[in-house]
Amino acid sequence: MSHDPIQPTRDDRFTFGLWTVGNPGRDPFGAATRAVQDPCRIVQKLSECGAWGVNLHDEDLIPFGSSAAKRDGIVADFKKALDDHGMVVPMATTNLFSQPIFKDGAFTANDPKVRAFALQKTMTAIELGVELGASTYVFWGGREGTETDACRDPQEATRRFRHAIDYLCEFVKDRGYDLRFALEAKPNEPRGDIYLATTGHMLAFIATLKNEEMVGVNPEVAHESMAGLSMTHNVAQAMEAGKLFHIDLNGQRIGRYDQDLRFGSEDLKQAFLLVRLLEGTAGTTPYTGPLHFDAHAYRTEDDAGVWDFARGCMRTYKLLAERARGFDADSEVRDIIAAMTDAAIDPLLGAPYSAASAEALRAMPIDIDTIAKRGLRYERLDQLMIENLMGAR
Ligand code: DIG
Ligand code: MN
Ligand code: MN
Repeated sequence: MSHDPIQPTRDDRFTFGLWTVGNPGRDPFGAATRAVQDPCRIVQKLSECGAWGVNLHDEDLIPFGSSAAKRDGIVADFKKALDDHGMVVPMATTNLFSQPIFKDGAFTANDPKVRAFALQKTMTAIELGVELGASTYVFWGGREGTETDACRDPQEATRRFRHAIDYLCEFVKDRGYDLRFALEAKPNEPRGDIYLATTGHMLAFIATLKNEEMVGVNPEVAHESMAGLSMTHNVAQAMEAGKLFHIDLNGQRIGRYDQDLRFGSEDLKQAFLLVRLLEGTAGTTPYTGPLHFDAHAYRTEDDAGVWDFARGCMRTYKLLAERARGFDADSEVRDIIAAMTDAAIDPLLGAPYSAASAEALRAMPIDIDTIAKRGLRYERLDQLMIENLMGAR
């Protein structure tokens, strides 16, 4: 069989959650259109598609309320499936949003018994994730929010969330686990407003934690887009801060509910720019963590369509990475984006403040009229990107 350069391999570090390809097609307005899949079959099918790993919420694998014996049997079967199909579990997380007890939130709920149960459930789920080999633990606070903000002081909500993350960091340290936390933001849905709505909010929040070095972010394309923000800018800020611990890739059309569409299926230009950033093809430091597709197939799809969806996510990422390499190797592109330098000014801008440098900087002659008139050739640059994406370069 001829070599397909777009065929995913384990080296690509592609992962899917059990809940993504296992999504049965249920939505708020309709019943499931697909059978619920066994987690072990999902492992096999993802392996056949070329994925590297599979992620999970506790309840994706262990039904809520399972006995210890049932839990151990399920885990044993799942571990065998992972071994049989050469798959790993890079990330785990807790479902703190499905059970009715979390209807007012989990870590931020007004009832201390709910907050205590959320901690209990998360510690148990962390043990499961560690047992399966996870090195990243995601917190998506799907129910940490409000419909009516009269229900609690939002400052208190922040304090409760901080207590939970600080407490669980200490739990991980006490157990000696090699585990980092990644906080995932979303502006709304299922709550009217969700606290810590964007990756930027999460980065500011992380700076207030006791063990902030253990905690990073897990930005999701759909969630940042729902907030009307640039996923690429927000991921870049996290990368520059050394806080991009994980990433959720999918597709989203602006102004809509959280669609979690196949990666690259909507805003192809922004998907290209995100892949270019992650792959570092412009000469920047690449992201080397898991590439997780937190997405699901259209409700219209049967089982075969689900695996078309999974292959599509991975193929589009690889095709965009190949396009990004070509774009940044294009001499015309490189010429336009070549770093502007100035032998006299660069040393002043590259050094910390001093009275002497301030004096020199303020004495520097700058021809503002000539600079203001100069064209930057960004129209040509963006057209080169479009033509590259359309296969015309
Ligand atoms: C939703 O975007 C959330 C949940 O699916 C999960 O907790 C997290 C991990 O990817 N993303
Ligand atoms: Mn989502
Ligand atoms: Mn997500």
